[in-house]
Amino acid sequence: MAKPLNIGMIGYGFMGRAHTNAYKRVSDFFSLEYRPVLKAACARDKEKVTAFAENWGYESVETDWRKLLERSDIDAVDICVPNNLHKEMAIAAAEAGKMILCEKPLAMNVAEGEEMCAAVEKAGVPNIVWYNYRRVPAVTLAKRLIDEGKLGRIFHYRANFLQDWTISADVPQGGAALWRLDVDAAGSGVTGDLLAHCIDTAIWLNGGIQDVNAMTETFVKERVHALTGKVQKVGIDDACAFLCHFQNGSLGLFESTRYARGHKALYTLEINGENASIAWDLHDLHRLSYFDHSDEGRLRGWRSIHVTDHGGDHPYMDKWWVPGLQIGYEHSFVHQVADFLEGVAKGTPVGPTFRDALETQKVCDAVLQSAHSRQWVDVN
Ligand code: SOE
Repeated sequence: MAKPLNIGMIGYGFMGRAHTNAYKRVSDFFSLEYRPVLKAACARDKEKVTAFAENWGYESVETDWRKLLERSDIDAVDICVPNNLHKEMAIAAAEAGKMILCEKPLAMNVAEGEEMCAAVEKAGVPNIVWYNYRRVPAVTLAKRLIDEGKLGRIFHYRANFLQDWTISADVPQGGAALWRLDVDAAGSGVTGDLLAHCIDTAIWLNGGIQDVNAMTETFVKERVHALTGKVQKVGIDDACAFLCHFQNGSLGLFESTRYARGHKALYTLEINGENASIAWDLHDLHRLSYFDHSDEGRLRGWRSIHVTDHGGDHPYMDKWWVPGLQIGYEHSFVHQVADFLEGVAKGTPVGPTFRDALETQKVCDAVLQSAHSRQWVDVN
């Protein structure tokens, strides 16, 4: 019989639902020492958080996150609130001895992230940040192939994250669903929201980033603020592109925007090595494209691997359906919970820890600094 691990969820938006779904499903598919229990949901709006709790099956509600942290029946806290609240909640949760699962990006900036790392490390509490794309089976397979040396020396790493939902100047900034457009709540625009995903995956697959040269643009300069009703300057980056050098000598090229008409959440990556190349695309997330130069010449070409096989060959897939039947976006969160719980059982950290996510934060800060100064900026 698995031991209960009581979850206190702070927030009830898109990510609150994605994470809750993962807590609910994980024990049905993974055999683990711990079983998440939806103990309490917490948010300021009593009516809304109660509706969320009833819908998803949380046993209780809190309207003050400090009260949630005082509760002895909460083992782990999930921070699913705007970025400007991460630091205070995470530090208090660490001091209360709670495990922490924090939504990405880790913090508003490196200084905050450092304080958060210090707090969890001092408290010795398990901690993880929700960079979920690492645990899409095709991306995890890419990691295994790279670690086995199949690509050989890496020359190029390319990633995009393209959306189109803020093109209209009528979209307000601030408030429940649109805090991502409000610099005071988000810290940055696409850099912290979307490129942060690309950077986390890139560091995981290809190692650390040494320096960056970036440009950003804010296409819509003013928007109505949902909280004040006034037209206010927009402080976030709507689009960002940067070049970088990785520590392994390879070159990186990253682009993200919310102004790529027609693209809703097109995260793509491509890695070119001396022996082989890999490409992946979130819109076709269960496939990994692979080109192997050692294939017989007349058969050589890009192959599209349907990452759904069993037998330990394709990461996580033996836990789901029969070979050939694919899974989707939400399963990356289930995998993250499964790995986290396994780490808790073994007493070993599972990445991306706060410390890992701080590396991504350092790159994001360097990118914004470079765009501002129009200079190459060293990371660190
Ligand atoms: C933004 O639209 C967003 O929801 C991000 O905040 C998520 O992290 C990303 O996975 C999808 O896009």
